[in-house]
Amino acid sequence: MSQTKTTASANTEFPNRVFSGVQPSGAMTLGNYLGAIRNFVRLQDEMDCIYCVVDLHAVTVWQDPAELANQTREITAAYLASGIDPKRSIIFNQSMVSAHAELGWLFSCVARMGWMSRMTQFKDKAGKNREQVSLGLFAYPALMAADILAYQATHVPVGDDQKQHLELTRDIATKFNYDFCGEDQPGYFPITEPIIQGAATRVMSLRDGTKKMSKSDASDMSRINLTDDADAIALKIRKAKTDPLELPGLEALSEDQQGFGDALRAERPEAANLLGIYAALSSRPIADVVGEKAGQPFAAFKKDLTELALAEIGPIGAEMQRLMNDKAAVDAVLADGAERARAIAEPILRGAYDRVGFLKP
Ligand code: AQP
Repeated sequence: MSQTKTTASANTEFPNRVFSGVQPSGAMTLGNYLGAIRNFVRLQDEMDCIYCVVDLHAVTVWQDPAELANQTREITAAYLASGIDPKRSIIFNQSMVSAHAELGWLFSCVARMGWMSRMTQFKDKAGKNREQVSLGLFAYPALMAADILAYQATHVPVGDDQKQHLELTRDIATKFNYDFCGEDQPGYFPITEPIIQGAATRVMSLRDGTKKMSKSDASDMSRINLTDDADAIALKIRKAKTDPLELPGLEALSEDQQGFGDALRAERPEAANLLGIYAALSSRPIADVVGEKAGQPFAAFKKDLTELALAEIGPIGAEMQRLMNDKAAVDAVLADGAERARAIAEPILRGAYDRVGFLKP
């Protein structure tokens, strides 16, 4: 996909504004970093940005209360260490701004059961255990729509796995506008544009190239955490699952040369995944990397990949460690961000309440 400047929003009546978030459900992974955070950093040069640590989302599955506060600080530290500037951008944790939960309720009343039932992430996470998962896990996309629209955000950088939730956000905004704004154009909420960019919008598990790399995967060997030390990163890449063949050549690319054809992803998912990670880490087009590495054995390629990963992630992990030893500084960033976030979200929430017809005190 293109790395070029983000296109202007179709929502010309709304000022361009970015919102996105990460759940404090574990250590941040290379998937979160390449799929989302690198775009968060880049977008600061283009628009006003709001980056949230979405703790209300994290508790849709069990989180140990003794760990959650530190997990929240760790995601904040990852934001800062990756290059998000708390002076330019707003960084805060979701539970500090009540407008998210309030608008989330309103959107639970706007979204339809049929829409929510089609969400593949719910189906994946609930698996065969549907009767036992929380109601919050089912309602998750309505809260996500509230996160975004509480700021009338026009752009949302995410990994590929969040595409369907973003479409639902657009549906919720469209229905709210239709139900409560009548002929008033452009309506109260913008129709948000997803930004899904980079060579690794869907980083897969190092143990199974058909499964997404996830913070909450039971196997630590399935993912690279930003906090992993050099030995752990080297070991995980060395042990990453591959296949018995050599690396593929340019024939493996799709016709437009932007990524892999479906055949390679289906037949050699691990090769496609590692090459995608390499391209993203080196900020080079996939075609360049495939052309250079064609026919190499995996062992040599993995050494190069380890060097690249260490060069990019090593300094971020070290800075995260430093920040985690200064909890007061991290908490101060979140408190300042929450105040700035509230100042934007509260009037927008009140405007939505007015349109719905809630009586004011
Ligand atoms: N594997 C991935 N490849 C590319 N992008 C990814 N993202 C997550 N995993 C990958 C993107 O990271 C952002 C934050 O994700 P999240 O914390 O909100 O939740 P998630 O998508 O459910 O990520 P995880 O790591 O899989 O968390 P758990 O295990 O708690 O569910 C999003 O923009 C996401 O697209």
